[in-house]
Formats: sequence, C-alpha cells, structure tokens
Amino acid sequence: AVSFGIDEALKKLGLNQINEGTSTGSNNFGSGDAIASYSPVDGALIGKVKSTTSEDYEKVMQAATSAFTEWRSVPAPQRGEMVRQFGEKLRELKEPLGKLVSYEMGKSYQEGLGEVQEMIDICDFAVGLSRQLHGLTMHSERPGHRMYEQYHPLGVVGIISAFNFPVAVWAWNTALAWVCGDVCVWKPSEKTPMCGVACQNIIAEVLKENNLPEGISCLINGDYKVGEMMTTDTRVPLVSATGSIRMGKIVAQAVAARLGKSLLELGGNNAIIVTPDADIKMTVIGAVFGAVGTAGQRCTSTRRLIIHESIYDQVKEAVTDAYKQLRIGNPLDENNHVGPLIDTDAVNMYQKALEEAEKEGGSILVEGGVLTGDGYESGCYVKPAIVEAKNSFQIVQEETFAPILYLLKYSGNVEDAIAQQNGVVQGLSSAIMTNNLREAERFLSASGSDCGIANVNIGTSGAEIGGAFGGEKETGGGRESGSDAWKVYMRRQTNTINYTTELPLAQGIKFDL
Ligand code: UN1
Repeated sequence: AVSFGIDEALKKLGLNQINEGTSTGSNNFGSGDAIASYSPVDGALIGKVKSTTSEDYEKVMQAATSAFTEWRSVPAPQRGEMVRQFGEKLRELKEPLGKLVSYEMGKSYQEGLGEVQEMIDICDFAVGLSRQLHGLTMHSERPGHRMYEQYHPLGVVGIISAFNFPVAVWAWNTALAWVCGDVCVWKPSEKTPMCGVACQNIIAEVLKENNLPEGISCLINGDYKVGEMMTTDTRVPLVSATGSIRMGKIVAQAVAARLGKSLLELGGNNAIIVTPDADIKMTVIGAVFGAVGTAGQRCTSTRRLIIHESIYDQVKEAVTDAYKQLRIGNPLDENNHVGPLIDTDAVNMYQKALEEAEKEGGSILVEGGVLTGDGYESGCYVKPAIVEAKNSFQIVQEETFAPILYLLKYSGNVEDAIAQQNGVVQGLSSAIMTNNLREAERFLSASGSDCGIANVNIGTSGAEIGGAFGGEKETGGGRESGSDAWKVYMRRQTNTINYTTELPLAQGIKFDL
C-alpha cells in the first residue's frame, strides 16, 4: 500500500502511527478518542490522531491567551521574522508535505506541491505586511489636535478548515494573524488530521528555535463539537471558517450570538460564460482543469459552463473530446490527471447528484460512474461527468463537491448569461471567456458578476494569494489572503491627541465651567 515515498515523507514530517491531536507547540496532551485517517488513494491507514476533550481545550485556551499577552507586544517586523522562518521551513519540507497532502486528501502531487507553494507565498506576503499594517491619519476639526487610527492585535483567532485545502487555508489565516499579533487555534478537518499535525510540528519547531511561547500556534482535533467549543467561546474574538454553507450558517449564528466576528469562506457554484467571441482552445483548458482539477473538490471548481447557442455545439464537442484524454488514478503518479474523491460518502453524493440531474431532465453527455478494479480499491475514484442541464434544476443550484460539469445554454446578449451566472445562492468565483471588450467590461461592471472573484479569459479556480479571496451571498462574505484581508485580524482604534492647553469640544459645543 505504501508507495511513492510516503513512509519517508511521514518520517520527515515527524508523524507517527498515533499522534497527539491537541497541542500548543511541543506540548502535546490530546486525551480523546483517536481519529483514524485512511488515504482515499489506496484505502490504507495513514495514522491516527487523538481528539480534543473539553479539558484539553481548556489547556489550549490557557496557553493561547497567555501567549497572546506576550506576542501582541513583540514588534510586528519581529513577528514577521518568525513567519519568514516558517516560510523557509516550508520550502525545505515542500516535497514531503505536498506528498502528504496528495496522499491524505487525494489531489494530484502537483496540486499538493501547489498548495504548499501557496503557504510559502502567503508567508512572503505576510513578512512584507509586517512592516506595514497601515492606519490612516485624518485632519482634526479642532486646532492643535491630531487624529489618526492604528491597528492593534485582536487576540485568539479560531480557524476551522476543510479537507480540500488541508494546509493552505490554515496558512492564509495564520501567516496574516501572526504578523498582526494574534495567536491561532486550529481545528483542521477530521478527514485530513495528519496534515494538521504535520503543520503543527513545523511551526512548533520554529517557535521553539525562537524561544517564543508555544501557544502562538495551537491545534485541536475532532468533529463539529470541538469546533463548537471555539464558536461559543468569548475568548475567541474571531472565528475563520471554511467549508459548506450548512456549516457556515451554524458557525455564524453561534459566533454572532456572542457578538464575535466570523470570517466565512463557504460554498461556490462557479460558472464560466463562453461568449461567441471566446477563444475555444483557452476555454477548454480553463473549463476542464476547473471542473476536474482536485476531482472537482475546490470551492472554486467550475460547475457550470454557460455557452452561447451559436457556439454551443462546437464548445460541447471540444470539451467532451478533452474529457476522453483524462487519466484517472493514483494522484501521486504524475501521469494521472484526476485522483480520488475524499471518501465514499463523497462518492455517494456524486452518484446521487447525477441521478438527480437525470431525473430533472438533464441529459448525460459524458457518463460518470465509480471505478473498480486494479488501483481503484479504495472505492473513491469516479469518472468526471458532463451533463446538459438547465440553471433552474435544483441540483444545478447546489454545490456538489465532485467532478460534475453542467452545460447550460444562453441566447441573446451577455446580460442573459450574467443573469444565469448570478442566478444561484452562492457567489464565490466566476469567469467570462471573450475577446469582446464590451462584454468583458459589462461582466466586470456593477451590473455584472455578483461574485467575490470575476475573471476574464481565465477559469474560475487557481486564484493567486495576492488578491483578497472569498465571495458574496451564501459564500459568506469573508475575505482571506491578500489585499487588505489582514484588517479582519486586527482591531481598529481611532486616536485623537490634544497638544494645546485648551479643551475645545467637537461639533462646536460650548461647555464653560
Ligand atoms: C478552496 O477551494 O477552498 O483559487 C480554496 C483556488 C485556490 C484556493 C481554493 N487558490 O482554486
């Protein structure tokens, strides 16, 4: 079962058969039941990670809150230096970590490496940011007064992440939060707990080498009940959660009930509009990678192609032809394009979605199905499918985390396509393929795409870390990663200083004593 150097990778990452799943740096004390992690690649047991009990959680929160009182006073550029060293460690361990991501999650090794690269990139970004974190200065209406704003560290940031990006999403949050002076408590997906321990091992070493409190980075493990410990905890001012809309609504309500902040990055139902002026070759690459990359398990995966009727048959043929070239199999084998789904529950959802689509009147263009036999023993490998459908189908309205691409048609002008693209509850990523400037600008205008990400002549997935990442509507409204996404990890303070011997009141109010 163990092939492609997995054993060696596990060793380099300091992973054992049974791992502590609750820790503040090197201080390990998980005492709950062990969560077993099976690889979707070959079905083998990778290892076990202990879950976090409420007593364990208390220890974590004590370590985190006390680390915060120290960390918030370390100058931001010095905090950046810690993140720089973390990025260096990631460069050293890129291959084993990328391999573990591929083996535990099922995405291709190339994509596993890409995910670690995103971690490295966000570290670089955060290091630069650590000398910025700018506030504005304003002009006071009163003479001899100065007014400005500054950003201060917020406190303990709770991070709940999903299986599909088992390491990068944590890093997008932590790299920023750390330079902002926050400490982090992370609950990774219970489907990819080994990735969580691997990351914790890496950062624990950096903290130790720098004599920094280990509570700066904490790990907790378990199911939603462990997540709930954080969402209801007033010691956690910000909860950043990535996952399903269903999960996000539960998290948002729990956090809002105590007036905490949440940063939500939830489901997408991303479409590419293909206009009569599209470059068909580019469209095929963007659409096929978007739909089958990570086996359709990115929140930015392409789920819908909205094609103009005049080129519908041509695009349909080109895309279905491309699907014939796809090789499905072990994602660690670089000859394969498509790996397995995360588990057999995901396989069932994929099958159910295809049945639903047919029931609602969709016609199957490229047939799906579960693969069996040699190399497919885990039962998690499925064939990427294409269905001709309508945007109004219930199943098309939902995000199915699997490689199912719906072909939709539009007639008339680009407004009709935009209406379909926006006609879903999700609002994460969107794209238009066109060489027509008017169509492209219309798509990007206030009356265009309603998504957090809108691309021209690029697919829906593969966003760079430099931009703010996230989306609108039921995607949750949060923004992570680049641009000014850091602001959510800090508290803003407005300061007014009077350097005169008078005390003039604002708004011209007179109050003489
Ligand atoms: C996710 O699927 O949760 O844009 C994140 C992309 C990646 C991130 C996806 N950079 O596809």
